[in-house]
Amino acid sequence: AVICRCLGSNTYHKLCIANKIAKTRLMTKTPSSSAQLHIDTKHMDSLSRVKRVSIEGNIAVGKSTFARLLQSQNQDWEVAQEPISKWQSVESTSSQAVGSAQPTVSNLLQMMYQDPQRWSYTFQTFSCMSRMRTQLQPPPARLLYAQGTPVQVFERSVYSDRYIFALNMFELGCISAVEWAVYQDWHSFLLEQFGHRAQLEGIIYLQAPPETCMARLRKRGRGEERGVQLTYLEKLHVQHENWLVNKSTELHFEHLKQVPVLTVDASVEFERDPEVQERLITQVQTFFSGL
Ligand code: DCM
Ligand code: MG
Repeated sequence: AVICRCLGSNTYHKLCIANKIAKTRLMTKTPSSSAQLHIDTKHMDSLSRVKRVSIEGNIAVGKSTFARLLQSQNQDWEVAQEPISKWQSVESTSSQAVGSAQPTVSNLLQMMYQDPQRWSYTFQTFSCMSRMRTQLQPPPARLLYAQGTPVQVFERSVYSDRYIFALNMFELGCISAVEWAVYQDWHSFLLEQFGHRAQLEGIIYLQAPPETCMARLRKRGRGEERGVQLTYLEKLHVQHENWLVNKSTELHFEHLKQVPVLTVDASVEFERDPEVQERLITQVQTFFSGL
């Protein structure tokens, strides 16, 4: 505060923001000298240049493939994958074995697909928490010093967790009315508290017919998803369309209503077609530079 009083109000304002961002996004120490202040205001400028974008789309539409493609194209883009392996191995200890026995490892993704009524709420809680952690990660230092438009790209987001999957499970009756009320309560609360750090500047929507996703799901052959039916993918498709195209999903975060959406036709096979890839990359590049 002593240092601040010696500074102009604009610099003081910058310091306040720099402090807030540094504390929340970088976890660095509070500046104790004007040299530190200089570094932190510079950091703040670099940080605010980093755009955050999520890739959304139906199960098996090709998000991971698309994310890998983006990662390979531009050094200024950093992809954070969906933390699915965490959902496949949750460690726990039974109440009798506390402090002694080996922890049990459970596949919560499998449990959710095998008994959705019992496990959907638990799964959605856990997946959203692990996503929150990912989304709150500060960008790698490389991005702070990028020349072009640095972008942190996330595979899905805390928003699709709620407005696609949890909502869908509620509508299917796999999440009860009470569970849905509890979910929405903590989701809104957490995002109100940490929201500014989890906000997105853009969304890329990979759009494809549910039948195409079904074919890709079968081809990928993830064990837990063996029982997934076309009707489930159709339902998820409608949820995506309602949120990102028709804009009819009721959202509870003001900024989310304004986030620009790039809809990409993902029905074409882009995995091994360099021409299609080039077209997609150009589309994305233009989208990013407009954010
Ligand atoms: N999943 C889910 N609920 C979430 C997030 C993900 O049920 N909130 C499931 C759907 C898929 C898997 O996790 O089975 C993610 O795979 P993919 O990224 O290919 O959609
Ligand atoms: Mg994936």
